[in-house]
Amino acid sequence: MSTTVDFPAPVRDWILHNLTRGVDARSVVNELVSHKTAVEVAAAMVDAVASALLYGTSLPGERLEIGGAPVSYEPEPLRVPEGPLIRLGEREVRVLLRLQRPAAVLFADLLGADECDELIELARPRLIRSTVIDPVTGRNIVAGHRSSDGMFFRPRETPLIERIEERIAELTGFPVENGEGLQMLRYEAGAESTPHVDYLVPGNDANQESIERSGQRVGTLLMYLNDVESGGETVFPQVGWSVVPQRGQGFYFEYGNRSGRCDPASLHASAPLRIGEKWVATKWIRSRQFVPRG
Ligand code: PD2
Ligand code: ZN
Repeated sequence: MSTTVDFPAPVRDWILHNLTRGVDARSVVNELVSHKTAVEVAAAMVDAVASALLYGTSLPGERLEIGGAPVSYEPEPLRVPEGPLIRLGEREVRVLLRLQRPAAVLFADLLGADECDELIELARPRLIRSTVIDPVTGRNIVAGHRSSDGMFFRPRETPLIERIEERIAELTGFPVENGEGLQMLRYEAGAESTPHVDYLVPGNDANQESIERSGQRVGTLLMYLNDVESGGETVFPQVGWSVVPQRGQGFYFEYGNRSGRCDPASLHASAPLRIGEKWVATKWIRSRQFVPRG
């Protein structure tokens, strides 16, 4: 049986503030209990905020249901065409692997060697040190650990980028307009990215505004632009996958479903690069047309 209780916004925001700065959920519950909140109510409040952060859904409102069904994630079937070979004009993209949770596909021959080289040469003079989103403020900050360099192309910025974006739309089933500008990343020896999800967690104004403008991020296509000698795999710690970068290959994974929930099993990272360079192009896809911040 479930009951409904008041959940004042300041209490919710205090819980959010503590969880996003890494305070253990149990300590947050204990603090609420020490201020005379019943333990089941405190636990449900903390759970509701943690669940919004974990599944990328809206924060709870001023009334909270206690004792409802636990939240889980139901993946959508991918719109990637069936079969081992996808013909896109002159290009034949091969499907090497299809996975269910997180929903994912590994493609070979997604990009030609000449296309990989052209993307790298276009990006090289425009690289700047990569930033991450600060979960508390929603602002871009330079990551504290050894990080990559990166840049963004504008959607359809050059004929090559337009051609690749159209290819991505055919493969993923999402229109070109749902794609954010292509991000280019270059890692040098020692560089990595720490575990993160690509969907926008609702704990800050910047993410909330972005979700309102363009919908949630629902999928990521990583395109590997060079062969990497050692390290630099894209790893998925919740499911034990390790994707080895190979020039021209693409790894597509989806984490957003039609009910607006996101899949925490899509947590991923780039393992430290041991030797040489790693170049990757990332296309993030929204649930509806991407509208950049004005
Ligand atoms: O470069 C990668 O393998 C990688 C890993 C995790 C890229 C991203 N995330 C990303 O661009 O979101
Ligand atoms: Zn990522």
